[in-house]
Amino acid sequence: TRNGGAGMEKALSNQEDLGGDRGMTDDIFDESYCEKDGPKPAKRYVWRNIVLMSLLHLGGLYGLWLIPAAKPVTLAWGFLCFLLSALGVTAGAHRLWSHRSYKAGLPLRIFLAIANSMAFQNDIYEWARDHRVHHKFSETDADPHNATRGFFFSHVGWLLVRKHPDVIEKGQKLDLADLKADKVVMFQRRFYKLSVVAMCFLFPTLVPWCFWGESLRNSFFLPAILRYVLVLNATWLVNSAAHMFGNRPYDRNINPRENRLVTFGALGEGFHNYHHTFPYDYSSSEFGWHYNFTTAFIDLMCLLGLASNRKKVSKETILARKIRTGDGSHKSG
Ligand code: ST9
Ligand code: ZN
Ligand code: ZN
Repeated sequence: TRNGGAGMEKALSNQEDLGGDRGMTDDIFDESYCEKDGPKPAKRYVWRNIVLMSLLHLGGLYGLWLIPAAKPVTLAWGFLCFLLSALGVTAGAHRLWSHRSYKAGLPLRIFLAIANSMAFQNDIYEWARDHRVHHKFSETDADPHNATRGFFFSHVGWLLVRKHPDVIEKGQKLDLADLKADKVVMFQRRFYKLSVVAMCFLFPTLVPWCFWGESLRNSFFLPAILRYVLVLNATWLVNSAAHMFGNRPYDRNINPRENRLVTFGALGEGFHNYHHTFPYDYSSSEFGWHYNFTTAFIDLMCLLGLASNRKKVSKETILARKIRTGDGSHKSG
């Protein structure tokens, strides 16, 4: 079996070592699930998404072409927008809300929810629901971006077709009580469309246009459109490339891998073999701040008293796991 026999048991006992106080364990791989026999349901294309995604990416290409014509300060602003929206996904939707790997007070949760709307990757509730089924039923029909269906499907294809019925069936059984109880998450879901228009498109465009007289065209196509396309693709690479290319030092029986290139673009989210082995680790990696801007950000938030309760797997547990199920690629380190 994929987790190396006692994998599930081990993962759960690690959880207890960590205090087991995350309030949910539905991001732990479930070995008991079996895909249904018989032919797979036919793909049902969602043409609206196909058209909009294509236009968005054409807009992104146009943005690339505009770079030389933009003021340097506009490019710097675009980069800042990239960081903010990426943190809304990595520190927010991912490490806080999907995995409960640390605790955040109200001010930080409000900040992360706003940053998350800037990233426009579905609301936090939907993102975390899809992400928990991704971990629990990785590389099966119940995984929304099942990487065994190929690079394109796990990258963006899954957003262009109807979901496999098992995603919805299994997703409905998840424990999402913690998300439903979070007023910030529910508020963002309620006003999601409005918040996306304001944060993903208007705010990044209006700042350069109003404050340093950038042209409206550059202001729209660089910090809004190109930045959005880049954050999307950096995120999607975790689902595609980091499920296909790289080493598996922690668990050689699963697909997710350590991918340095992805890690760099995704602010520390490419240590994906580690992350699927220990999903509750707030750092998503064994190596702290190394290539991991998100971990540095969470640590800073703790220093400022805005976050607490970081879950970290002990060096001994990591080493034991490497020896038991790793591919040997970290032997020297
Ligand atoms: C985007 C998301 O890009 C990206 C997520 C990436 C995840 C990455 C993870 C990697 C690790 C972290 C690394 C972060 C790195 C970040 C780096 C940053 C630099 N459970 O969905 P519907 C039910 S979004 C339970 O319409 P269809 C539910 O009742 C981009 N139930 O299914 C639901 O109703 P509601 C922008 C579920 O019709 C109902 O079914 N957004 C579940 O098959 C219908 O759901 C888009 O492009 C579940 N899991 O349509 C939009 N799922 O929600 C894309 C569904 O109301 N989405 N249900 O309760 C869509 O248009 C549609 O979802 C669809 C499927 C066409 C794809
Ligand atoms: Zn994954
Ligand atoms: Zn995850």
